[in-house]
Amino acid sequence: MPSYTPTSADRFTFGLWTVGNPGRDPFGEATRPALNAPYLVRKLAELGAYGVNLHDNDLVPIDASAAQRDAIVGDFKAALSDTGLVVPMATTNLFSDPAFKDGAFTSADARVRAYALHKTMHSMDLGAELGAQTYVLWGGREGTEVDAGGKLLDALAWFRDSLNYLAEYSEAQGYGYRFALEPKPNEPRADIFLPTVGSALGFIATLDQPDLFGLNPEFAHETMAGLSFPHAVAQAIDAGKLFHIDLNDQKMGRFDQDLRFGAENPKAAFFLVKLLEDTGYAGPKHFDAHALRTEDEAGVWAFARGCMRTYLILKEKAAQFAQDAEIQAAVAAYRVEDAELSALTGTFSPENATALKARTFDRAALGARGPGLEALDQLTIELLLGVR
Ligand code: GLT
Ligand code: MN
Ligand code: MN
Repeated sequence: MPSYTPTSADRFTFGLWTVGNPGRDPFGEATRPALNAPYLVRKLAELGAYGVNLHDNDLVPIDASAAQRDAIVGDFKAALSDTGLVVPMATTNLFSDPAFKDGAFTSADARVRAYALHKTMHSMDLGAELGAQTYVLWGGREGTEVDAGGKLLDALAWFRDSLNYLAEYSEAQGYGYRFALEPKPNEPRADIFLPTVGSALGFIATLDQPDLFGLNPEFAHETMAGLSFPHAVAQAIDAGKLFHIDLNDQKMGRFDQDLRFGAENPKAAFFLVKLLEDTGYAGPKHFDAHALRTEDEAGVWAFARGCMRTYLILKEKAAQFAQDAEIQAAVAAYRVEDAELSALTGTFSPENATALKARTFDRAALGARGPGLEALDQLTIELLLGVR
């Protein structure tokens, strides 16, 4: 029986804000005491995690003095070097402070936009000091409840200007960050700008240095939009833009739940893991989720262990899927190849187009073919349920 115990080679990471989540929600206070960053680092290392990610203010309070900042960062670095945990990703909190209540980079107030850039550059300095290579930008407050202010096009232009500025800052400082945009359709704003992976991909193409920008898609966020996470991730991979990934789970049509990975949609989680493993995704696998509000500290570590364990179990299932002769025969039978037609459709030429137009097709036969998906899907379910 495999132990499904992670090691740093699995590259599992957690945000300080995930395992450090004290269980506060819009209707109720914290249900668990806050745990300090060095303690979280030591616990994550014990569990076999590879790294830890942070917002500036997860570690350093927004009103800390320079001396306080240095002491806090020093203790944190000591915990990292004691445990070998790394900080592969950093980000900025541009959503908690009231200054950002109507947006950060997309605020209608030029002073707020300037403060957002100021805060992000300081946070990028901190991330670089800790060795982060990926810089996540989640625009939680970048959106609106009402559109009467008329800023929809301006907001996109302001967002673009800010991202261009930050990319130049990163290069000028020699940080070499790769920026990962994290889309979300709503919450905390009614409508967040760049709400899905597809929207972010379209926007990246309009930036001055598009190669520096990619995606940090999150399972829960695409699910909240009623979309398939494996499909979104496939599109990011196809575009060469899967820079980072936020794994968790979510019931469709609910508030942002950030459930334990695989807790709600294990079949979608399976196809996601299979996609990541089949395509050789080598970046960190970040669990952006938290323990249920009902839990105490033991529940937090059960949650963290569970995220990693489920990933490893699904990875093993993906390997079984690839080795299962009956499944692979069904997968192979699903596809129909036709060399003669492919020769005509592979490359356009006036001759190929003329020849293709002249062909006749047996539509009835095409429509009558059964692709075997019911049987294949049942085999998949049986494999996931452990009876194969
Ligand atoms: C926040 C959000 C996440 C983002 C984080 C990065 S913070 O918890 O819900 O999805 O990834 O800013
Ligand atoms: Mn989320
Ligand atoms: Mn996230």
